[in-house]
Amino acid sequence: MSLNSQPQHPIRILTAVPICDGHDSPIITINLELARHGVELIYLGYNCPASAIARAAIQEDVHAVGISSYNGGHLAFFNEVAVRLRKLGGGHIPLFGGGGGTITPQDEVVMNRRGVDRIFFAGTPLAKIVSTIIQHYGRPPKMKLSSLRGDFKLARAISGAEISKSKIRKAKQIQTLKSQSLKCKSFVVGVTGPGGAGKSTMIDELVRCYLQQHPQGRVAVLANDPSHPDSGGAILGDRVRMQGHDLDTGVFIRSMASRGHLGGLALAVPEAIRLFAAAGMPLVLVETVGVGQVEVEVASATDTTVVVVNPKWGDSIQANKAGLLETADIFVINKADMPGAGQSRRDLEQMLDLSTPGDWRPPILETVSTTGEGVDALWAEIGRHRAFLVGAGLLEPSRRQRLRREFRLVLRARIEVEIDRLASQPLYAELDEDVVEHRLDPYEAAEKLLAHVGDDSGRRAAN
Ligand code: B12
Ligand SMILES: Nc1nc2c(ncn2[C@@H]2O[C@H](COP(=O)(O)OP(=O)(O)OP(=O)(O)O)[C@@H](O)[C@H]2O)c(=O)[nH]1
Ligand SMILES: [Mg+2]
Repeated sequence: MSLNSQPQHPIRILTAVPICDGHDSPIITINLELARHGVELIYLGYNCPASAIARAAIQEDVHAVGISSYNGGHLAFFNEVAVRLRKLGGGHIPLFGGGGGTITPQDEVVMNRRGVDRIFFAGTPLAKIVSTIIQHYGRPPKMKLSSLRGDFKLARAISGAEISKSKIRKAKQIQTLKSQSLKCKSFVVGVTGPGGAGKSTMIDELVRCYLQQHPQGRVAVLANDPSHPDSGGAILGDRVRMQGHDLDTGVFIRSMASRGHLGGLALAVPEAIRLFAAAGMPLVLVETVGVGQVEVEVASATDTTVVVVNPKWGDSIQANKAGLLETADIFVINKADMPGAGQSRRDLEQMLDLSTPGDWRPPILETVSTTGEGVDALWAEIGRHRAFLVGAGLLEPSRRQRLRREFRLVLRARIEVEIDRLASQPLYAELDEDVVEHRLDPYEAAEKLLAHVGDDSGRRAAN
């Protein structure tokens, strides 16, 4: 499947292993297989409390929740998840699971009565598991949008933003939320850097810093991860590292798959930010996908961009190549507990010395996000950068620029959808054949096809 033919409504499933249970290899295998079949998995990891699973299911607006339980206690644990889901207004979210031979068919009967949909027993072939999940949980659970409240309403609105032509997006309740969002604004901090640099762990610590200053405050996190280029599936695993605030009611975490959009962020990120603003979140932290070195688009989507690197990650030449200078408002050398932080600092300083000085010279900080060391200083620098932007009158112009850029990106995405539509019609197949048979070159074929963008004549011309 090509990028552009990825499903418009990917299935979103949340998976987890219960508290006091470390048997995570079965669920990891199942996650990978589901992702290979186009499912977006929000994986919470092992040792998860029932309350964290239920809250995450609401915030992520998932189609269903799957739990893998081996250490016993499944009767009580699944029940607890079902009860908590109901309490949060998510009683309609189906719950299923497995645990090899430790969950018996008799257990399943009891669990069914307590709201569990189905159990997958030992020996069930992987292909059967995948096809059952896709068949039974492929559609989002039915519910009246008008009945949604609080986090759930916000979560559903973000789902609508992810599907540009969806009914949810156009629903009156969501439009009301969105109309408020145009008036208010949140401060948006982007965190980018190579895969595994420690971005999610650092964001968890930044949330701590914020809540220490604002114990009653609300903060949102948008964690981007890549979609698989062929299947469209994704393993969204950033939440695993953000469990310090799983149960804080002031924290809303949402995982987003890139769904074919390049540049490190999903297309829906700016709209999700507006929705967070409308919901009264003064701070939004955005993590980029982290597949390349640094995702440049984040700089034009956020107010302050933090670029995270690790010791020994590269020298000043690579720093220039990667476009770090254009992207970073603040540099962080995370994993400063590892050797080589000093050299990385010298390389970055050298790069900054050679660049044209502006009014803001990005500071270079060192952090150990796993212990929180240095993250308070980073939080203070983010505050300093914000004050600089406000003082220099730069905040508003850059936000206007951001909207211009979003307009352009949305247009481009819409045109890609249009091209997909044309590609499914006979004219495309004819032109494709002409190119392969050397009757037309790709440019001529593209011209012929583009003449039909926005109308229905691709079909008529060929008929
Ligand atoms: C591998 C294994 C381990 C590995 C785990 C590695 C890992 N990271 O996962 C290690 C060696 C670390 C381990 C440790 C322990 N284990 Co162990 N472990 C097993 C073992 C041998 C296999 C489990 C497995 O991976 N199965 C492979 C999966 C793919 O197949 P399956 O189990 O048949 O599951 C199928 C379906 O149910 C479905 N499925 C499963 N989950 C889900 C979830 C969803 C959402 C879906 C859709 C489907 C689904 O997928 C499979 C497809 O057919 C089982 C014994 C057994 N044969 O089941 C014991 C077993 C689960 N372990 C057990 C125990 C006691 C422990 C320890 C406490 C041992 C100890 N004393 O130290 C520790 C606890 C570790 C911890 N922190 O929790 C007991 C549990 C007993 C109980 N519940 O009463 C078992 C049953 C062994 C036994 N007979 O005593 N274990
Ligand atoms: N030694 C050390 N390990 C760290 C530090 N920060 C994070 N880690 C570990 O690095 C690994 C990756 O951390 P994540 O926070 O998931 O990194 P990430 O950049 O979000 O990763 P992706 O989202 O996959 O790109 C985890 O095992 C963390 O525990 C640190 O300061 N020191
Ligand atoms: Mg991450």
